[in-house]
Amino acid sequence: MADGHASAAWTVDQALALYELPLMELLYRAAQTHREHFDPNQVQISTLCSIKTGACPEDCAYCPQSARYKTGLKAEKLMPLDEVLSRAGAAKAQGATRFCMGAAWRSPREKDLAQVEAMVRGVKALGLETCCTLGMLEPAQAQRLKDAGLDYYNHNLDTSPEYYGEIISTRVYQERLDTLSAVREAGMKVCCGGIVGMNESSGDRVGLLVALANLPEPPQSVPINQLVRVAGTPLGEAEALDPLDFVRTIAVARLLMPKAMVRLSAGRETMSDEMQALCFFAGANSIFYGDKLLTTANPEAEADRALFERLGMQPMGGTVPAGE
Ligand code: SAM
Ligand code: DTB
Ligand code: SF4
Repeated sequence: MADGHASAAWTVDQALALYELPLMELLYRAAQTHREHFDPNQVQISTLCSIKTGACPEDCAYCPQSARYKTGLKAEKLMPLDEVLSRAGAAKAQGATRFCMGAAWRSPREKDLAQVEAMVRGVKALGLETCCTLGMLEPAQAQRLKDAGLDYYNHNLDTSPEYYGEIISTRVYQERLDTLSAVREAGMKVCCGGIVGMNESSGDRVGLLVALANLPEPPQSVPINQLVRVAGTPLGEAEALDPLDFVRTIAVARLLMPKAMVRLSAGRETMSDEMQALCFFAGANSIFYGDKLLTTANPEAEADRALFERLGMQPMGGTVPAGE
């Protein structure tokens, strides 16, 4: 069935047919679906914090944090609790409603997890929603994070099952699916998406979205990242994606996962206001807010306040303070 119900199994051909619609038709359909489930003028905002940076043993071809590539990134140990909490407090003061802690790990070790649990408790106590992305999790680890108060766990499929082997060799697709099951079974919300602009075909772009939509439950949050091309990584010189193909990807994500929050994630730094406006029209309704993603640049909070003002959009469930 291709009617967009949560339980529908989408085929790549059905999704590709949507992706290839005349753009105006695709945008119209996606915007209509968006309005059936959300206020189209509201955007959820989260702030990212890299709690452990670089020196990652994995070989993800897009990632500046892999120890295998010379990107000039300075590796850092796990951030102390008080620093994480002061950053979370600052994010809240800037208007973020969710704080997402990311670590460059293949999977967390026991002593790391205990420290992350304390961070989750502390961030939660500040009145923020909590999100972590720490690599692969075993079921017992997922349960511990849930018990500490973790609301969301981010773990991306990254690309289609077919293209995945071109991008990562140190873990397989099934391991990603197993982590997502552990997160779901522990009762946390799943944040799962991927990256476009990695020299993949439109079939792979759509293949990623179909894999996401056909999970036992579609993810509550779907980050669509545009590759940030970092010199020194194998994808540092990847071919630039046509901006309208990015917009098409957002629109198809909205049509396949009508009730999910679709996050316009990495890559906004190089997008014009007009392109972001098209992404919001196509159904994107959340962003990362604050001048840094994990290790790369994101638009300044001030620029996003101006963008919201320009588009007549408001942050969901919070207020963005006026600029200085
Ligand atoms: N190490 C953990 C993992 O891989 O699950 C968590 C952190 S990892 C940096 C989180 C996600 O960031 C990746 O799954 C990938 O989708 C995204 N990401 C990393 N580098 C990126 C880049 N250069 N451009 C866009 N997205 C990127
Ligand atoms: C996601 O899908 N995108 C965010 C978040 N989840 C953790 C990370 C983007 C990272 C971009 C590259 C960097 O800043 O290192
Ligand atoms: Fe490590 Fe995550 Fe980067 Fe892959 S994406 S190299 S697992 S930090």
